[in-house]
Amino acid sequence: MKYGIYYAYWAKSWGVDYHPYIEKAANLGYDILEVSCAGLKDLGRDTLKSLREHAQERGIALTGGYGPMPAQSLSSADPAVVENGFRFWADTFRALEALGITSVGGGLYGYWPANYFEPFDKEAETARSIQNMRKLADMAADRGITVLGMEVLNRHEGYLLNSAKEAVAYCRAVDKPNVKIHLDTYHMLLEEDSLPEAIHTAGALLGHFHVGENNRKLPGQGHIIDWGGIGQALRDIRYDGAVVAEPFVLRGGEVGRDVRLWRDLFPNITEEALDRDAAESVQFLRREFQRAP
Ligand SMILES: [Mn+2]
Repeated sequence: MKYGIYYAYWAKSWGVDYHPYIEKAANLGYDILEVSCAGLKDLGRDTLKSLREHAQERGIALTGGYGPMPAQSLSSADPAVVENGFRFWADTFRALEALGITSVGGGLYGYWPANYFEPFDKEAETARSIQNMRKLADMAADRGITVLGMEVLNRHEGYLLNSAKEAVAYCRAVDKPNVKIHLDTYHMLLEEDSLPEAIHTAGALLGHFHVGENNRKLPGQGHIIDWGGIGQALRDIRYDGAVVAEPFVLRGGEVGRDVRLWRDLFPNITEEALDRDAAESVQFLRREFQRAP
C-alpha cells in the first residue's frame, strides 16, 4: 500500500498551484499527493509537465480527486448536462495523462455535494449513470486511467452510493475493469454496520481508499476508528492501492463551504504545526496498519 494526503488539508480552494504540496508530501513522509481535478484542464502543457517532473523527482505519485458540479452530472436527465460532463472529462483526462495520473476518485457517478432542495429519482439516475459510466470508463482507459473510483458518500452528501454493498452492485452493473469502488472511512462511519466488513464486501473491487476520522481530522486525531482492524481488513482482501488521508481542518473558502466546515478545528494553528501533525499521522497509520487488531 502507498500512503498519501489530499492537498486541501492546507488549502481553501479547489485547484491551486500544487508545487508546494508536492514538497510537503515528500518532506512529511508520504508516497502520494492527491490533487483536485478542478482546473487541471486549464493548465498549460508546460505547467503540467513541470508538476509531473517535480513529483517524479521527489518520488511522489499523484492521484486525482473530484466532486463533479451539478452541470457535469453523468446521472442527469438532461442530455446537455451529461454532454457537458463528458466534455469536462475528455479535457481533464488529457491533463491527467500529462501529469502521469492513473487514478481518479470521487462522486464521479453523479454530482457533489447533493442538493436536497431539488427532487430526485434514485433508480432512474442510477440507471442513466451506469450507462454513461461505461462510456466514461472507455474514455479514461484511452488516457491510461486504471482506477476510476466510485466514492461511497454519506447520506448528507450523496444519495446514489451510500454503502459498499450499493457500490458493488453499481460497479458490477457497469462492468468495466477500471471502474472500482472508492471507500472513505469518514463516510463509512455513518453508513456501514462494520468498517472491516464493508472492506470485505468491496473486496477485489476496491480501487481507492480515503482515511479520515469522525471529525475529518488526520488519522490518529479522532476517537472511534480501530485503525488496526482497518489495516487487517485491507490485508485480508490483498488491497495494494492508495491509502489517502483526506483531512479538512481549516474553515473558509470554497473547500470549507463544500465540506460544511464552519469553524477552525485547530484555532490559530501554524503551518509548521499542521506539517508536524501530518508527518506524525502517516507514521501512526503505517504503524497501525502493520499491527494485528
Ligand atoms: Mn473522500
